[in-house]
Amino acid sequence: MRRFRPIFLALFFSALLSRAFAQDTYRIVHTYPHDPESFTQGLVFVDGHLYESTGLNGRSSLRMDDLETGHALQKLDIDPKYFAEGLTNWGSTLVQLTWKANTAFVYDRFSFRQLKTFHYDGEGWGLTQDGHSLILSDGTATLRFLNPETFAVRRRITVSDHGIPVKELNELEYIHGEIYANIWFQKRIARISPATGKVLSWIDLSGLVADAGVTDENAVLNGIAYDAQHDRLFVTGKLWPKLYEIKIVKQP
Ligand code: DDQ
Ligand code: CA
Repeated sequence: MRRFRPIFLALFFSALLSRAFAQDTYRIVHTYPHDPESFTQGLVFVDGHLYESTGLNGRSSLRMDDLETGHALQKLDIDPKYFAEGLTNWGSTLVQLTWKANTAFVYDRFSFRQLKTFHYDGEGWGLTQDGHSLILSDGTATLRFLNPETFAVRRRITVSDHGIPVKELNELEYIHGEIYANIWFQKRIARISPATGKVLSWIDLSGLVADAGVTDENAVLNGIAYDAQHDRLFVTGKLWPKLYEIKIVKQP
């Protein structure tokens, strides 16, 4: 039997390992101001406008942010009994979750007039949509696909990385057939296959977290929005003074 030289074996396994643990990185395209009072729970970019859902009881809001100044161009304060969470657009509406009240609010996107409410089981964390279903995270490793007209559950996926469930999925964004997700208290974003729930890669944003220069322990990376018209990806964090447009740099 032919013997393999140890050096080749070592090279082979290190190549295998570096693929298995490959992390994508990023490049900053532009840095914008972000309201450091915004406890960002949801971020979405629609038709040239950036919308944000902010949390905490008594500080929850729905707002349209001015990208250049970070100021709210339009703002709706939410009843202090609610802790607002994920946000997405559907048709001419915006849909906003609440953390533990099992309630979602549907607003007219232009006037912020509340049109209706939906109820769902479990907690509400992140929300996005794929053009067919709303996609909801609830703090577990499961994502639910919901009928946007009724909030009925169409299907579920469990998000996993090499067979290990990825819990505490937070803010979401559907981009070119993939789900991008913040993970609570992690400095990286997962790219997830909506078909299988498998993590396709991780984007390491620890450098951005450092650049944001936040000290509050709750000021975690959270908030992903995609401008499909101009292929711009925006990310920020809770109580961050900055919002970044980034490009993903894929591992070869
Ligand atoms: N969740 O968005 C991950 C679902 C919940 C975040 C809860 C953070 C509570 C922070 C309380 C801080 C008080 C200043
Ligand atoms: Ca989002």
